[in-house]
Amino acid sequence: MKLYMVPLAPNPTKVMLYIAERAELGVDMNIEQVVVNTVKGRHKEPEHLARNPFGTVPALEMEDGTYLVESLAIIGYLEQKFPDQCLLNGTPEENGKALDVERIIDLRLAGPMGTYGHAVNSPLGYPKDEQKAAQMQANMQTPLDYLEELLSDERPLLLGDRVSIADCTLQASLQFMRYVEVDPLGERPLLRAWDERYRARPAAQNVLRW
Ligand SMILES: N[C@@H](CCC(=O)N[C@@H](CS)C(=O)NCC(=O)O)C(=O)O
Repeated sequence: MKLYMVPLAPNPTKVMLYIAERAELGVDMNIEQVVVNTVKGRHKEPEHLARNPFGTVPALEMEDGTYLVESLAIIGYLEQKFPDQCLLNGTPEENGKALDVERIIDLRLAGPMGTYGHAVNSPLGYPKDEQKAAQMQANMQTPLDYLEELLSDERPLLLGDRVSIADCTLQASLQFMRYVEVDPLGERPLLRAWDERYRARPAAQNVLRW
């Protein structure tokens, strides 16, 4: 299988962190990672549009030659394809909670963070937009407070002792924030401590570049 990705972008990074976490658990998925240079606009060229008509990364080419183009669907597929040591291995309630937190991060935080990053210092060269940046910063506060509260019982990772897809999704967005030189965490010591802890993990060390 092949994962079409680019190192800095949050959605590919989420999948790359997930694959690296599974590798740390002893699961070798044998997925080749192929860079699509988004800075050069390669994701909008016919070669990539043939893989993913929406012109985004990641895209996973499966063994039958067809593609998955949504990061969470890719992870869900890999959980089923390689069921040993999978991350969603708790009770239905634990798995439900893990997906709930992942969705909250992706839909309520990662979106505003991405827009914010592009509004202040876009790696893709988008124009600066102070008004949009201020609006996105405001939108980030409730989900950040939610995560700070989640960590208040001293759990080391977002869902407890074991790494979850939510950890991968959050760190993928925070790497993008570091790249655009924005610190979105504010006065949230528990999230800051989580960030340090997560970045020290071998999987994170293997994947993160910023
Ligand atoms: N919902 C998709 C979003 C994919 C996405 O928007 N990827 C970004 C990179 S993080 C991208 O390719 N952006 C380029 C563009 O939209 O032109 C997913 O979860 O994979």
